[in-house]
Amino acid sequence: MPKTEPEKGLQKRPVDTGFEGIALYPGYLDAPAQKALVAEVLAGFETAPPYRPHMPRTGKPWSIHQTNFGELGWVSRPGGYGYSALNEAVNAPWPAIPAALLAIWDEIAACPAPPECCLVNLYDAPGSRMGLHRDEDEEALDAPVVSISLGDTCTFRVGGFARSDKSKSFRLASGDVLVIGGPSRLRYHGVDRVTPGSSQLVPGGGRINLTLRRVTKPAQPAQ
Ligand code: MD3
Ligand code: FE
Repeated sequence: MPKTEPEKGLQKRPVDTGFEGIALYPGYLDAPAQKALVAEVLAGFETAPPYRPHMPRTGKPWSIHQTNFGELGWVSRPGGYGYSALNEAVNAPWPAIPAALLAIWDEIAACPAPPECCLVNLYDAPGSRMGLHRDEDEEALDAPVVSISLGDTCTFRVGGFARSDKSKSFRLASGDVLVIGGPSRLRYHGVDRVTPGSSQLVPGGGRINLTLRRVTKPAQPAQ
């Protein structure tokens, strides 16, 4: 047999999730690629330090930390959720999206326009989670969301189009990549829990999730 198979565990083909438009690539990134990506993310934290967001209406703090890379950052402000070109905490633009992430988008998003936002979610405390919600603040809802998981494994939940619809849970491990698009783009989803100590990748432990998003509708080419 020719020795041309991919490295064991490395998976560039998606597995079926049972949801049309949701493709899971287990182990899409090998260990060296994961390490390099964590180093780039931590470097980005120097100019855009992770902060704890608060719920717009109640002011309740989230259990995770967040920051962004890219032209536009997703923010939770007293006035509501939205996108901002300015990181108000430091009064500066967000750092650029690392090239390795743009390459992943080009490989699997099937979207010619580049992502404008990389939201960074840091599950860095024992009970960190994310409640069921929909990603609906983007104007470009025809573009997919690409999610990259690094560090500790989490239990992730995908539901339907109403909060009370039945849902299904999956494990997302370090190096796994999800592409969510098409008819599933507006499904409810959330992170039930993170398993502490399941990975040694992130210094100090925890899980980092990176979501690449197209926010604005790309300009129409001249007809
Ligand atoms: C399924 N983040 O930042 S990413 C978020 O792991 C968010 O931190 C989670 O949900 C995390 O908004 C999950 C994967 C994801 C993103 C969007 C989806 C899954 C999705 C939209 C519809 C269905
Ligand atoms: Fe989400």
